[in-house]
Amino acid sequence: MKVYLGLGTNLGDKELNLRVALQKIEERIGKIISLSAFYATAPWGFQSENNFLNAAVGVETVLSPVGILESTQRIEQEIGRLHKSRDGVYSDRLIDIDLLLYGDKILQDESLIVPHPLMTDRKFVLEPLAEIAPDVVHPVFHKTIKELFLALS
Ligand code: PH2
Ligand code: MG
Ligand code: MG
Repeated sequence: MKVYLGLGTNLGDKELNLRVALQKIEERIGKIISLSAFYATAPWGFQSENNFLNAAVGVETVLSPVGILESTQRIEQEIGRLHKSRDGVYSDRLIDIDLLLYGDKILQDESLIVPHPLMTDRKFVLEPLAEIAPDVVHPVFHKTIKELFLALS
């Protein structure tokens, strides 16, 4: 299955955090098919003096959505993420890895909603994703990633 993940970091050596996460993704989730540039972005949805580095990656995987979630959470912990955002309040982090798209599957579980419910509101997600997957169709909105990105910017 072809999946897309979004990565973000705004603490420490951000480029290194992304590189370490990407290596672990390739070792444990699957072959990296496509990788965006690293985008410097301002914090969205909360105040911080620490800007982000964001990227998107396309991976060919045999893991289930929950398998991917468990793997990305483990990688986040290993890189040193201290705590998850609680009650929708965001905070600075060493690494955040979000499952954006799992093929064209639509999943609504308690612990996992795919496509990522906020991805279409976020330029820091859609810009890198539009670079590597412009023609992929969002299974809920039936628009391409490029169309969704242009609608936002
Ligand atoms: N992630 C958030 C909240 N705000 N802002 C930017 N620029 N980049 C992010 O990755 C990000 C954010 C929640 O995961
Ligand atoms: Mg996130
Ligand atoms: Mg996350």
